[in-house]
Order: sequence, then C-alpha cells, then structure tokens
Amino acid sequence: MIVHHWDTDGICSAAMMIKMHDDENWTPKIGNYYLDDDDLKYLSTCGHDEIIVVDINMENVHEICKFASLRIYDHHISQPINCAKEHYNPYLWGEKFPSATTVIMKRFCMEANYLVALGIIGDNGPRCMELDEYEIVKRVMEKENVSFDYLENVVQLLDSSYRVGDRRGVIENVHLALQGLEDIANENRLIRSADIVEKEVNKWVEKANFINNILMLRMQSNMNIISLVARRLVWGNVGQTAVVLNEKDDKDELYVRSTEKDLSIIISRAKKFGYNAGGKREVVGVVLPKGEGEKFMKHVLEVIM
Ligand SMILES: [Mn+2]
Repeated sequence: MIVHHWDTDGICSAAMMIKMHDDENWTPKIGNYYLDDDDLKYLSTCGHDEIIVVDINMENVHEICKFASLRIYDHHISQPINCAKEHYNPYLWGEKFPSATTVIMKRFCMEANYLVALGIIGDNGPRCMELDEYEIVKRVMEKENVSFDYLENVVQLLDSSYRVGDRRGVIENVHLALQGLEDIANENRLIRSADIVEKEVNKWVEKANFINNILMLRMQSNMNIISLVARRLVWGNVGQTAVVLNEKDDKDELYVRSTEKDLSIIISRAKKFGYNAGGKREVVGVVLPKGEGEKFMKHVLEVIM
C-alpha cells in the first residue's frame, strides 16, 4: 500500500512507485498531516503488510510500524523514523531535494520522466526554472513535445482535486497520471474542479496588502487553497514573504511562504504550542483550532520581521 500526499508531487511519487511495483494507493484525510483514528484503523485492517509513505511527513507515522513494515521516501523537514525499514529523506543528511519524485528517481536509479517533472513543477512552480533540476523538466518538455505552460496546467489539474476536497479524486489521479499527460489534460472531472479553484483563488489574492514589507492576507474559504494563494502572492512579488491566515468553518490555517527567510523555526514554535505544523525551509503550514490563528500569527510575525 502506497500512502501519499494529496498534491501533484505526492500523486506522481505514488505513480512512480506503482510503476516499479503494482500496488494500491491511498491518501490521508486531506489537510491532516497525521493519521487520525479512522485512517489508522483503515490502514491496519486493509490487509497490506507493507506500507510505503511518499512525500508526506505525518507526525504519528511510526504508528504504522505496529501493524506493517514501513518505508518512507520524502523531502520534507523531518526526524528520523527509526522503526522504518527504510527512511530515505535527503533532508536527514542535509541535502535539499525539490520534490519527492526526484528523491524516488535518485533512490531507485530511475530515468527522468514526466512524473518526475510534474513533481518538480508541482512543489516549486515557475521558480523551478532557477533549480539545477530544471534540466529534468527541459528534457521532459522535449521528449513529450510539450511547453512549460502545458505541464503547469497539468499540475493545476492534478492539484484541483485536493483543493476542492475530493479525496477519492486524489486517489484516482494516481492512475490517471500513469496513463500519461494527455489523459490528465483532457479529464473533465479535473477541468471542472480547476475552474472552481481558479475563481476562488482570484477572489482572495487581490485582497492582500503590505504590512512592513510582508504581504498579509486574512481569508475565509473552506477550499484547500491557502498554499496556492500564498504562492501566487510571492510569485508576483519576487523576494517577498507572504503570511496568509484562513479561517475555515472548523479550523484555522496559517501559511507562510518566503523566498528569503528560513522559516523552519516557525514549525518548532507551532509544535511547542501543540499545533499541527509542517513544511520546508521556504514554506510552513500550520493547522490550528478555530479562533487561534490570529494569536499564533503574532508569534510568526516576530520571527520573520
Ligand atoms: Mn513534495
């Protein structure tokens, strides 16, 4: 069983694992960077004795070792998981990888293909052009005879499922991704959800404003678009830091993205407060109980100002 992140990099990482060895795939509840009781019960009773986790750092992932053998391939900030049969995350030895697809490619000596490229673009957007790994993207563009815009659109389509909260769609997308770029690009289910997402994101992005050189936005949306909104804010303003607070019906979300500051300290601070938090040096996402976002945002601003 492959357990994967719900975004494009996670979907493509799962597809790469399945390409090597046919398997089922599954994603935790969208927005949960941990396995809740339902999810643990499902995984422990689904009849798989090996579970491979890709592109997601779940704080209680070690629970899996109680009922299955565990392997992890990831590139997020994390601690070593000692009960895992293999925990391959270059972050653990100080190497930064732009996607889990590049981690898996390296670990299994695979050739660069469109799945690898989609993972790179998914996690980095147009900024991936500044990375060494952009060579991989360029090679794929030549081989598949497609433009960067085309690949970026495919990423938006794959990501639209989690953004509208379609967990089953995320799981189906792994198989769609294995069929090839054209099948993803022509999938009506995804074209519809991407359209809904686009309208919602545009509505909020234009409401951001600068406070002490930091782009700030308070929004209220039940869609999972906070990371996309933060990205749009930073990409349009190079060298910027964006702080977005989203007050959902059932919880608060805080997302910080910066192209210049090391944000890892925010993760440890959030965890000290007991919040669910994760990310990389340049992005941090925190999930908080409803009504607590505003308070924690003050701590965040202390760190980045
Ligand atoms: Mn990733």
